[in-house]
Amino acid sequence: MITKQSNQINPDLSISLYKILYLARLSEEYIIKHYMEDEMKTPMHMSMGQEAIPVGVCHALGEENQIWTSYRTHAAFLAKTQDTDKFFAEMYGKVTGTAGGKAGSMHISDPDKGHMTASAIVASVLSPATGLAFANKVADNGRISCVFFGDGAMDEGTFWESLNLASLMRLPVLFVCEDNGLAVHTESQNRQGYRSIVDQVNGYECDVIQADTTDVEHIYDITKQAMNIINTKAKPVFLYLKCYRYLEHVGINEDFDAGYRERSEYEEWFKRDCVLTQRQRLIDQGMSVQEIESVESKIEKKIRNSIKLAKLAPFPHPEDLYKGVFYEKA
Ligand SMILES: Cc1ncc(C[n+]2csc(CCOP(=O)(O)OP(=O)(O)O)c2C)c(N)n1
Repeated sequence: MITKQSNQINPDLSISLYKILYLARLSEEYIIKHYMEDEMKTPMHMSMGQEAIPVGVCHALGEENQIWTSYRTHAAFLAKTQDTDKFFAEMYGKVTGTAGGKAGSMHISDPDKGHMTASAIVASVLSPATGLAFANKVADNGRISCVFFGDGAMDEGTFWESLNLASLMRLPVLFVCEDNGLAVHTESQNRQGYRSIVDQVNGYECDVIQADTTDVEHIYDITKQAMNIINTKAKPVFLYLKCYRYLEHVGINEDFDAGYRERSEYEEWFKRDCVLTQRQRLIDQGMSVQEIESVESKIEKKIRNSIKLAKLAPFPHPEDLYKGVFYEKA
């Protein structure tokens, strides 16, 4: 199914989505600003360019439903929790971080807020996300287990096993493929023995919704459609969304001189940058630039304060090194 966007105007939704998009983008801009101070010791896989997907999906899912993510997880974490204090504390490896400073960027999550886990092992969250959907189904609690992954995760057997089981058992899973066309530096056509992801997934008892959009409201709309299918038809849904990673695979820099892609490609995508697109929508809806700037400056203040707190917070104690690593009985 290729989707069209609903034409309904909802200024409250537009501003809410803009605030989260801006929070995600500016948080990463602040990471870039501070990273060379070498106080954040974690490797960074930046969401920049791709934020509309986690922000639109998480906002549509609301608080009750659960998410699972890869190591490219900043925007999803912030969309789900909006907790910049815990976010930056985790980046600085401090005890006040969401994992007490032990997760860093690649594993940041907050199960209490429905961000179940994030993993550096490609595709590894797909099977537990499917297992959680089974648990939700047994508990009949109406919750959806949503898993975000890149196109590279589809090169792993566990993706197909999870899709198969979810389809067979009609589990409430929302699969969200963020297809930026690359696994590190390798393009899809040099990795995949098929030419259409959608055709492959269509063979399963799983509805596919696809879009090539950077419009966060479009993504919000199709997530609502997907949730409706999961709830009414009792089957999984696969959202197939095109996107573009602005920065290098890992790190805070551009990499257009690395030889595997051209700056002109980025320039094309940037014309429809998700943050600027949503900002323009607010202006079209009648918000003044001053009003938008005031919203932005409150978000910036919040981020700066979170960084200040993170820098001041203590590191975890050495005697707690092995705590929280393995399952501990309460
Ligand atoms: C099981 C496994 N194999 C290989 C790697 C090395 N690796 C790290 S990221 C990556 C590419 C994944 O690409 P994709 O899933 O499309 O995500 P993206 O980085 O584009 O968001 C690879 C192969 C890994 N971390 N885990």
